[in-house]
Amino acid sequence: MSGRTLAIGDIHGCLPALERLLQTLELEKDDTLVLLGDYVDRGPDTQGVIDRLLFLQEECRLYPILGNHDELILQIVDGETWKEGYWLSFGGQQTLDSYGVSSISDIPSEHLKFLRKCLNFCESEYHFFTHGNYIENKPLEKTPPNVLRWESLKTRMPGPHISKKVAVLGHSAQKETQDVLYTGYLICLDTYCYGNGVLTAFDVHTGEYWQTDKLGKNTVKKRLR
Ligand SMILES: [Mn+2]
Repeated sequence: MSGRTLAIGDIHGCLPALERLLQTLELEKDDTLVLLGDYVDRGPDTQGVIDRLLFLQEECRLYPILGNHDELILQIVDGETWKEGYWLSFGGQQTLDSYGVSSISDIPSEHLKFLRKCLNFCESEYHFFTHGNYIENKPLEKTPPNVLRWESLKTRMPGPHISKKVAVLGHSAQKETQDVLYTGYLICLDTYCYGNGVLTAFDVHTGEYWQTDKLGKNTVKKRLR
């Protein structure tokens, strides 16, 4: 397959940062872009982010992964209404505000449809991608969804995966360094954008990555070493 393979960490409603990274990357049709999940909640513009992602599907090969926040919205609209109070205090209120609605049932169906199509995980030749975590001796398709979406690296730091592929993960916000976590077999790209960190886009083949702040003002390019 030709083209680059890139991954972007947790966006959480930070539209200016996403726009700026997409301008920097200049994606083409044969580029593959994996989104690591958590498009919604916490940051100010979930609506704008999902609108942008719907267009992005036309611009490159897009593989969006389902994050725990994205999953929570689907669970509530599908009937697990007892989770709504938790969601509202977990960044959900910002999501409702971005749509200018007071009820989760007023989120447009096109946006829910996008979330429903998101993946549990995906893989490329030398890498695999999940939102949260993995189990080192379990194939990804046999890994419980709560591990893939909810488990933090702060709870459990796994060893290298049996597939020998490098793990590319989001979810575990690197609040202190606000930089990519790299252990040799595991890369975490959640660089805490919504909380004054940065949003990261990573090229899995070259090790280059780009980071921009929440307002999309300052962008830096670095390389994994
Ligand atoms: Mn998450």
